[in-house]
Amino acid sequence: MTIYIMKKTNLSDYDPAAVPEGKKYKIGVVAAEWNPEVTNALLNGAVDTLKEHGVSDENIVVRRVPGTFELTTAADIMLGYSDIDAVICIGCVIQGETRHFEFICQAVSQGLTNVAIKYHRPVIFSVLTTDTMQQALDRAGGKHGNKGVEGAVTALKMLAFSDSIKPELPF
Ligand code: DLZ
Repeated sequence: MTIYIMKKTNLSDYDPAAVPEGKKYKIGVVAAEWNPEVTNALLNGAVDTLKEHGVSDENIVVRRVPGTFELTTAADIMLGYSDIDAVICIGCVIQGETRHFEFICQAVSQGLTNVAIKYHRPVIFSVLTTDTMQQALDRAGGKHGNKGVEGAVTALKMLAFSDSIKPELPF
């Protein structure tokens, strides 16, 4: 059995050889329209990384939703109505003057967890929750890597994990 290990500090510095092959998977990537300079960079990072690891163009289903809050519904629809194996959810919530930040972050983190458990399939939290736009840009291809890339790697690792647990034949 292969054990994959990643650096803990900046997951964007991953070893490509340690990422499971993605050829057999169909993966959804859904990104919020809010803060597009950030979410577009995360989306591109995720899609490029999936392709680098063997996921074909036709097996990458990209969709946009208005805001990060909508990621939960989008993941639920993708897993409920298609043969998609995993969903990478991309958003960026920046602390403002109102309590919107707290409500959106709380709702989406809990919501995506619930969807993953409901379908027993990986739902990846590539949502940046930062105090400033600069902190978000630093994590969207800047000095702290690209959380979209990390989301793609995580999706492939979780799919391989799932395959390692599932029985060869149904019970
Ligand atoms: C309303 C709102 C606010 C204030 N801030 C953000 C944000 O920083 N990032 C984001 O993705 N979305 C934000 N939204 C929109 C909500 O996610 C959602 O789209 C609306 O509340 C409608 O449900």
